Amino acid sequence: PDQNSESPELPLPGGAQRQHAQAQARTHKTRGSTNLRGNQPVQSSRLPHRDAPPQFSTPLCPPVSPPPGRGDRRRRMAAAGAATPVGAAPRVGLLYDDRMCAHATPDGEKHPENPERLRAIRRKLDAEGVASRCVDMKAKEAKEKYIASVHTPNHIKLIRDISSKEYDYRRNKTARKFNSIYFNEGSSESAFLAAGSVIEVAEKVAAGELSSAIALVRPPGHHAEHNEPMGFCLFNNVAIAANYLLNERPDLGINKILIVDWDVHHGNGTQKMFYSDPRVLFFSVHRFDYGSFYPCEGDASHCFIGEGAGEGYNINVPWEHGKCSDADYVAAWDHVLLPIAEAFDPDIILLSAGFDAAMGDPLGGCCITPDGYALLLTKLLGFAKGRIVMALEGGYNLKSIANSLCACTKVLLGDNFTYNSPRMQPFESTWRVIQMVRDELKAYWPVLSSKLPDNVPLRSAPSYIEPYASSGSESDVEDVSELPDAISSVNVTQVVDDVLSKHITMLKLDEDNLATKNTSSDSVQAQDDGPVVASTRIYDLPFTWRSALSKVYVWYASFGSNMWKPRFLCYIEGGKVDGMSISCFGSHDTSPPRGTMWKTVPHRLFFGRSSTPCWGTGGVAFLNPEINYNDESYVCMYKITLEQFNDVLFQENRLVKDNSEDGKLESPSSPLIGLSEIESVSSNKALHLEPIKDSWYSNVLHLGEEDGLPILTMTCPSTAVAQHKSGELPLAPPSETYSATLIKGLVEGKQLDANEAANYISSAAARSL
Ligand code: X5A
Ligand code: ZN
Repeated sequence: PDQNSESPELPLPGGAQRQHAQAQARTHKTRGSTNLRGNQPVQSSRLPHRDAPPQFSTPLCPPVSPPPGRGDRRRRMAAAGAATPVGAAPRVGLLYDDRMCAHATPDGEKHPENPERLRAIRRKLDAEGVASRCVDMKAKEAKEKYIASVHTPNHIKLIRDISSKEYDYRRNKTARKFNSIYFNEGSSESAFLAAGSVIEVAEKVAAGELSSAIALVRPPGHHAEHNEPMGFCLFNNVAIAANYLLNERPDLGINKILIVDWDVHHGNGTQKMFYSDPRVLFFSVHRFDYGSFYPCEGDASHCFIGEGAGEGYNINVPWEHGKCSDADYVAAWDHVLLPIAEAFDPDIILLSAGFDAAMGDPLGGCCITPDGYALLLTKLLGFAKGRIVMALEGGYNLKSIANSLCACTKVLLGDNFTYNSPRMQPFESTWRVIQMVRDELKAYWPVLSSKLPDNVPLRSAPSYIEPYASSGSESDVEDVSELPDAISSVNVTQVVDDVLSKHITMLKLDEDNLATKNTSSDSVQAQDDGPVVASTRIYDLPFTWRSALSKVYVWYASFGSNMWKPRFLCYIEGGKVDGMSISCFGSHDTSPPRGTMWKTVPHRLFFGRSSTPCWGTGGVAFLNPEINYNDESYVCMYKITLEQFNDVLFQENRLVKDNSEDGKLESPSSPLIGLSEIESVSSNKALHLEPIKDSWYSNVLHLGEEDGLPILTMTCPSTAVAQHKSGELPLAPPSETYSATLIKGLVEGKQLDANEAANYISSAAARSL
């Protein structure tokens, strides 16, 4: 408490380190320092980066020791060889080209990655008078020989031909073979232009004709793999440009490239392309959520550091959950990226600049502000003589991406900039992730061996995560009045220890996991052709989605036969009750619900379909996903883990398979509802699960909250309700045994007596939709 977060002083580490840090803080002060807490605003006068030292630290995230001597050398070089004469306005290239708006969904379906993204950015830059201060550039198609440095001939041919007339009738079918990809007759041209544009601006920056540049390109690139488009990406634009500089233009003297990927998703494609190449240092900071965040591959974890000559030149900072803010990113910059960049001393920086970690983004669930992006970018300008090439990747909220890009452009133009956004603390998890990354990489980058300061004020994880779900005793009623204090003075060493033991527990858990999962197939969606990309599966890692989601609780609201607890428990423990002709597989975690509770909800209960494998002839219960305040349906809520909820979803939708050869069970390898889905279902009230869109219970509804936890249920999509209304799908009263189960639930749950319960069901079955 004596050196608490409320102190206006810098929270400095103790002892010798403190002295060092103070010395460093003094040095920085004379040059204007970065600050997230308000004692001193960020001042960046024209070209601040050319003579300012790299900002390793903010008071929010106390300094780590800089490598002796390196800073001086870098400053010297910056002063001597700046791309722009000191005092002159920086020449910032801005590449915009309408032709990259041609790539769009084939029938105008809504899609987050749409042409309006580029137009919204352009409009904003024009309106702010920023575009006119930049050097206007136009797109050029990339030559195939340059694309061939990262993609296979097959892949290039596919993207070249996909927009041709002959492809018209196969285009959608081909798109479906890939993960999150659409094509139209404009896709080929846009893809070649996007790759060519990044080459174009990178060449000009590398040659010193521009100080820095921004390529407003789409489709994005960082998910695209050697032989496979993926995640809205067709060609890997940034990787192609990097190889162009290294292999085609030795005259430009670019021998070391730093790629910074701040898109909220892992840059899986880029990582693979330079995995054993020490000339390219790849740094990606992204949501990982223990493997449940797109692209849901284990190689986004911090353990993937490169191989062969490239060992140590691949750096992943994998967030454990959403809601990460400026403070978390600044911490990753100060304690991982910047010290390494200083030591690596790149000749140019290519920025995979996705803006889907921005506040308001519908996919990212993080909250970087425009000021935050400006600050992160300012910190990068201290390297490579400020030679930065920004290439747009993701980012799906039009306002957020326009504002963020505008702020970044102003930074590149050298405008004065003051950090004015709300001052947040980093998460505890951020500190832990940063420590893991540093430990993993310190053998390659000795500067990371220093001890992190241990008294940084941190905040606890977002509310939907129960940080330490103890296995046995639950003290639901606890005096929480002292909690805020306890959190603000949390001791980082203590947190790290706690977390360490938690991870050891996970490790043990996952040994059993491995035994059952090794035999399971890798993916739910079978791809009938296309390349086999060797990639580490999540269950090879100590932290799996199962161990992560086993610490998150939700209320599952049941409304049909599941209201009877013994029947619901079949989904947890396995087995069956009276009237069921098929046994349930049960959940991976068979522990019983932590709580049971009844509620009524303003949704219409109806009975649809005409028979089921489990209950025979008759309809089964659905909730109309539309809210209707004239209706009231009973739900019985069970407090279970998000892991269990996924297992229930798998079983309801018949995704669990009995592998009869060895009697092992096969479940999908990734969850349907991870932490990001919890966020999106909480704000959007419903989430239709695309991967299982043809299953009966593919629609997850958010019905509200109970003790801070989301109430979720699963039912049919509204499209199915419409089909039930029109008669396209049958409505049918429940079978004897099914309704008996429902009645037992209501009666044993003390909601209705037997007569009332029978009436409730028969009237729900009798009313037309
Ligand atoms: C470039 C980018 C995201 C793909 C998400 C697919 N891709 N669900 O942000
Ligand atoms: Zn993204």
